[in-house]
Amino acid sequence: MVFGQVVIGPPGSGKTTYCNGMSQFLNLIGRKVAVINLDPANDSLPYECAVNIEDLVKLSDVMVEHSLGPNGGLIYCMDYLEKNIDWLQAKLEPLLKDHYLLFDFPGQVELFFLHSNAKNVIMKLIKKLNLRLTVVHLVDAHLCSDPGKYISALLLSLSTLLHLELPHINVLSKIDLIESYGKLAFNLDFYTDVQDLSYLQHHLDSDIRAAKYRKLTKELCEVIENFSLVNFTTLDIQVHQLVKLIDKSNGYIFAGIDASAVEFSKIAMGALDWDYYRVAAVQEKYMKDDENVDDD
Ligand SMILES: Nc1nc2c(ncn2[C@@H]2O[C@H](COP(=O)(O)OP(=O)(O)O)[C@@H](O)[C@H]2O)c(=O)[nH]1
Ligand SMILES: [Mg+2]
Repeated sequence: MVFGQVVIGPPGSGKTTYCNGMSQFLNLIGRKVAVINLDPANDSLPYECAVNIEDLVKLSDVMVEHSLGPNGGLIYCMDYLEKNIDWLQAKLEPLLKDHYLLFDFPGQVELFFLHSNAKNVIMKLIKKLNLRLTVVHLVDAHLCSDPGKYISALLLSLSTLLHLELPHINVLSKIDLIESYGKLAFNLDFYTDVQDLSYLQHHLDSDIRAAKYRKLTKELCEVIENFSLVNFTTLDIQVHQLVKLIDKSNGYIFAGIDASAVEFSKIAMGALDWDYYRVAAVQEKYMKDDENVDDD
């Protein structure tokens, strides 16, 4: 089984930075990582990518050839990738033996709650290559500084989650900058837990412009609360907590473990405090592989 993450989120939310940081972190804890850049608008990559969509299709060429703007061009590129999924499959196959995969996707949010091309790409890969993937949806934490923007971030997270139908983790990125946009109206827990949005409505009422949309805001908050599916984790230096959450979500921690259903459910339901027994096993395997290569 091959595990990995589909990294998505609006432009500038930190996807490429995340892929770079996450691959370094996972390398340090003994996983072999391949980063796959599927964003043709990523011009300078901080990581060394194993596969680059630029080798298949270039956004600048598409824009010139078909007289498209950057948004239309990106949708064209995703359509083109879907049609040429065999190209991507062939590039990924050599990595499947021992790599953990990180997919760096474009930031056009409509690709993930409206169009079907990016979803089809992901689903085809999952089926053809037997992948276990978790969607990591990054949302810039500065959106918490404004109730209206925060509600739109919740709606975006909900509609993306419903559209993609995959294990899904919402992450407030750039959490180090959160207080630089002014003091938050509520504790950070309020924004991450998404428990009682009525407080937000009261807060909005104090703004004359927002009070105009009181009924609409109330209805939107009710939609979000009725689904009861959205919450956030934060991205700060505690990357290991996020990695554990993702490992639980895509099943990485269960693979290859010979244990009873009771043991599995204890991990599934419990806090993120299991021992990282897989690390030792994986490291041992890599060391053996390296020894074999040296011997050859
Ligand atoms: N302060 C801070 N800046 C970040 C963080 N993550 C990303 N950035 C910055 O945000 C900008 C956009 O990041 P990038 O990874 O290119 O976003 P992408 O468009 O989603 O791939 C860059 O200037 C990054 O250096 C973070 O956690 N904290
Ligand atoms: Mg990027």
